[in-house]
Amino acid sequence: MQLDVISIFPDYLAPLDLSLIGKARRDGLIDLRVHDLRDFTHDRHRTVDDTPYGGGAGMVMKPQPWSEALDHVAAQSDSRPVLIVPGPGGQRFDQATARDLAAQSHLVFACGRYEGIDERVYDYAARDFDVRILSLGDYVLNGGDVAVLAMVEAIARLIPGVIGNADSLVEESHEDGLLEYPVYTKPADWHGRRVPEVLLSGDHAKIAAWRHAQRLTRTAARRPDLLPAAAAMSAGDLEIRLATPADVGELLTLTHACWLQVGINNNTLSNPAQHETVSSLTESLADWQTYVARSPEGRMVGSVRVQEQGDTWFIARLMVAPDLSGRGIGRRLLEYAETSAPAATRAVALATARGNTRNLKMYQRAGFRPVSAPPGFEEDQVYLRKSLRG
Ligand code: JD8
Repeated sequence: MQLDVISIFPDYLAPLDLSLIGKARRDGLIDLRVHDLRDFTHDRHRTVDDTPYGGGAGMVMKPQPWSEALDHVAAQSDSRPVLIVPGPGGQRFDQATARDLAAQSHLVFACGRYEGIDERVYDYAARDFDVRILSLGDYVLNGGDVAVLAMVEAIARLIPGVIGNADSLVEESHEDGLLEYPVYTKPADWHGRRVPEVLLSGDHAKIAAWRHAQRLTRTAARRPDLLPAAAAMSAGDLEIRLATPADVGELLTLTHACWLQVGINNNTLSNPAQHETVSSLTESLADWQTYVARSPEGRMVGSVRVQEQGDTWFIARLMVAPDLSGRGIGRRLLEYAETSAPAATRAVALATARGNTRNLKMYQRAGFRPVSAPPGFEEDQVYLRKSLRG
């Protein structure tokens, strides 16, 4: 990813030479360039500001230096960059914004100062840039530089390879609407304070459930505003159990509902899931360990099935009721499918449609990596594997 930052205080961005972002720059994962706006002035005083038309306190940033700086950056781009101009009146920058911007190829950040930038610059920039005015939060800063520092870090750390262990991205606050769970490290006893026993138990399923409950409790206590989306149908309250023939009717309905979208996305009616019947699904319960997830109200909201294939635990038919996507249910079912693997399993694997970027991202975030598919997999499928033995 290419990033350009334009500021009258380039040293404000010096912290981006440090830590993981600094390393990612040295490793070529991100190409970050900082430009001094004054380099785009032509007078002896390198003037970038002037008095506001209509009077009033403070100074306004002149349009000419900005237009020259933006032209310079646009000229070095092989795509239509996104121009981010931080401002207290902008749309709120949050984790979803960071994820969206992390998928872009070229980002440009314009750090304003004084009372702001001459308004005509925004219209001028719209010729070559997708202009986005974003705010870090409802408080007033003296300029955009601090906001850019925070935004660049939040975005760059989502670029694959910047954060060494992608797993750690999964259960972070704001990633799925819930705050993170409490963390502990050695010693188990410290100042008469002991680490919660469940974390010392080695029981992964129990630890995952405890951590999820902690996330719900903390979110309810500290950020109830985040709860509606998450709690209304939180993955934590789901009851996941093995499917029985009595579940097949609902499972067929859910399967057809979920694979309708897959059929539309991939313009295909040849996916076996689209042709399941009550009898074929009932028979499949013998070959596949099939799990169904029900809400506290008893509604079947998701399912996944697993099968031992050699030393690999193969996960398939991961599905979430279309109206309940984006609440972490898919990730919870994936987690459940992974932790249900027999002890001797060397790896878990799954396949998904090449065009399903949303699922691909979720699997990548969960530590799965695309590998060459064993025989029998369609061309339009990506085969992903995750080693369980380090
Ligand atoms: C850019 C100039 C200062 C703002 C007069 C104080 C973001 N969450 C945020 N709060 N403040 C900013 C921000 C402030 C900026 C600039 C961003 C450029 N200022 C101005 C208007 C009132 N002074 C921000 N993101």
